[in-house]
Amino acid sequence: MSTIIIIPTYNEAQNLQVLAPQLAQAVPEAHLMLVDDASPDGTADKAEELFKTRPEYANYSVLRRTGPRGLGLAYRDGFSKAMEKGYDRVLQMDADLSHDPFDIPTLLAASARADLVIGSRYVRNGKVRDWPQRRVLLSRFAGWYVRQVLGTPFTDPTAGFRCWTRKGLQAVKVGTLRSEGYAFQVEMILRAFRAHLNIEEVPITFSDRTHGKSKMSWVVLFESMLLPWALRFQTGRYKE
Ligand SMILES: Nc1nc2c(ncn2[C@@H]2O[C@H](COP(=O)(O)OP(=O)(O)OP(=O)(O)O)[C@@H](O)[C@H]2O)c(=O)[nH]1
Ligand SMILES: [Mg+2]
Repeated sequence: MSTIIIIPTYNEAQNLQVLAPQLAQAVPEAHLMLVDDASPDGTADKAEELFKTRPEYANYSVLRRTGPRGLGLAYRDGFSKAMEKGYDRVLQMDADLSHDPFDIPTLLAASARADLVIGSRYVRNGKVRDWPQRRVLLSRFAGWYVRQVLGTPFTDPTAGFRCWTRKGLQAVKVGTLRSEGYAFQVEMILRAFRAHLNIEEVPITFSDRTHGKSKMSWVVLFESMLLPWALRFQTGRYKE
């Protein structure tokens, strides 16, 4: 079964030096595609250089985006490309080492049963390491808020560590998603839920980023608060 890992990057050059060897060790058979938004720190160039250094990185590549940047926009392009290339499974994760490559096999194993597997911090046995209490509370509140507004049952709907089967991504109709930023994660989960896909949450250990800066901002928070309402009333109106 062919698997690709998609990682959106914005100024993550330093983290990739650590992440790439861990990925190669944890899931040697998987391919990797970074989706970079012209990071000013040269993430794309540095990653391409790094990928030339070891044979284990032969199937690692960088998709360079131009135009407006955004997590949702990057994922939309990455997912479309992965579908075009015919992969059976697509795993998504962050570049900042918050998501542990050694948790990937757990997600892949569950994807034999589910079209969407969510790596959850808040399901039984899930963990959050090194986050200040304030950040944990905000994240848990976000999850609660999404459950209330959208009626989805998932413990961690804002998490970005997920595995999709090809069938799952097809059902979600990635090309027609509307959020450009972080709300993209929530929008995808809602689509998956409404498409009656098999969805499973598995426990992961999440760690705070150690290098680089957060892209979280008030604008991001604002979009995340409002979008669930827009989505709630959008029932079934998206076209292919
Ligand atoms: N291509 C692209 N990637 C992005 C963009 N914004 C964030 N990312 C990446 O998306 C992933 C998640 O972003 P983070 O900044 O870690 O967001 P977060 O986990 O909510 O916040 P912190 O971990 O506290 O920084 C990381 O791999 C980022 O590099 C963007 O505009 N474009
Ligand atoms: Mg992060």
